[in-house]
Amino acid sequence: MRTQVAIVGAGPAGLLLGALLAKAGVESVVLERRSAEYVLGRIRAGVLEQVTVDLLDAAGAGARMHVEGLPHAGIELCFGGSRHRIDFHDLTGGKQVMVYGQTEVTRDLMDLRESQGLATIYEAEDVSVHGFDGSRPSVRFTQDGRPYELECDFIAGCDGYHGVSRQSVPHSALRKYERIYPFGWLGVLSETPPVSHELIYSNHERGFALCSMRSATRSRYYVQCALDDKVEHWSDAAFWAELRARLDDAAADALVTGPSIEKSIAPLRSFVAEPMRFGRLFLAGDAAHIVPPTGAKGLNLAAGDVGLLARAFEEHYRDRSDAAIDDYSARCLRRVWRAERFSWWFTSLMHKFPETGAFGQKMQAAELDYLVHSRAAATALAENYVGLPL
Ligand code: FAS
Ligand code: PHB
Repeated sequence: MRTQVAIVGAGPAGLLLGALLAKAGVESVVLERRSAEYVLGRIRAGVLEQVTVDLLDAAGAGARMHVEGLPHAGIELCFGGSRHRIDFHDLTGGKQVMVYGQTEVTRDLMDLRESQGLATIYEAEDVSVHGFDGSRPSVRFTQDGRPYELECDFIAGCDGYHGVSRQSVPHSALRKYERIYPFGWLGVLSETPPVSHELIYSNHERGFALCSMRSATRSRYYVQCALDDKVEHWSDAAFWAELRARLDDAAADALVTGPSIEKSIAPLRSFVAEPMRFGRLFLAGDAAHIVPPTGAKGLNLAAGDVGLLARAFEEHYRDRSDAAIDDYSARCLRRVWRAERFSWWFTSLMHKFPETGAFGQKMQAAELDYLVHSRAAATALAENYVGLPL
């Protein structure tokens, strides 16, 4: 088997890269260790930056997003018993975000790839990457017990934090930076109307809470929980009571509860691996970096990475130029670190950190008070939330 670009991972990064390469006339094969159904069953991100919306449009996968997605021009911060709106349109000259679940993005990209007749190998087992420090890289895998080798010009490691790509890089060639947060997010998906028409981020003495959504009839809620907490410790009734307790009175009264259709706990970490390129192996998305989901940056960083990588491969084949390939890692990392900073800052501001004590809580209260009374501070939050340029 042979292709131009072997893509490991059929999450949003791998599928969006494949779609952008197809538009540029560059061949790819996507190798995914799970089934398509399994990939679609993971409930993750919900907010798309304009950069991501534009890349999905450029890839030809944006039609349903523009029909079913919800453009949002602001968020609300809830603290001290009241809510304060951060107006993106006013503070960023009209910019906004699109609320459209990662599951739907992934489904749209899968459907597009299938309609183009492009190769996606699901349930590929024992995937391994080889020869990327030379000129003849390849990806080996087994399927139904039979071994295969995919020869290629380049390998895109889009296989997430636990993937094989980053772990195949010699330890001495990688610099890693990590912060693990002392709590997790317990998330619930429910077929209930959202409590508000925009997202509500709540800093409460009981802990952080987030009210998000997937549509006018489907809501996504999160509460900060202990690292060793378990989903089975939380009945639906207990979740709704805890969420209500962390909201202002108006939101608590307006909250429509119902049975959870998904309930999961996600750990929070900040992580960056540098560089993002090793010869003919390129890391993109969660394979290279992780952010705490507070800033809604994970999926958007992945999209930005593959937007740059697709352009670099196009210039290699069309113009015989490797300038963008050589610049890929540095260009991505500048945007990655800015998003890491924002996600760390917003997480530090909105969550309960028992170890920082009463003084730490006073610092959070003072920063929130400053944030909602200073146009400069609110502008800084808004321009980071809607997304920095690619
Ligand atoms: P992904 O992890 O999505 O995809 C990688 C793919 O590679 C997977 O399908 C995996 O099965 C496959 N793979 C792994 N190893 C392989 C191998 N050896 N061979 C072949 N395939 C392999 N971001 C937000 O903005 N908001 C959120 O609320 C949010 N919640 C999250 C909750 C969880 C539990 C996690 C893990 C992440 C969350 N994120 C959130 C971040 C998330 O949206 C990621 O940023 C996004 O999925 C990144 O996409 P990919 O880089 O494609 O990685
Ligand atoms: C979500 O809808 O899942 C979501 C939205 C915003 C975030 C994190 C998650 O910051």
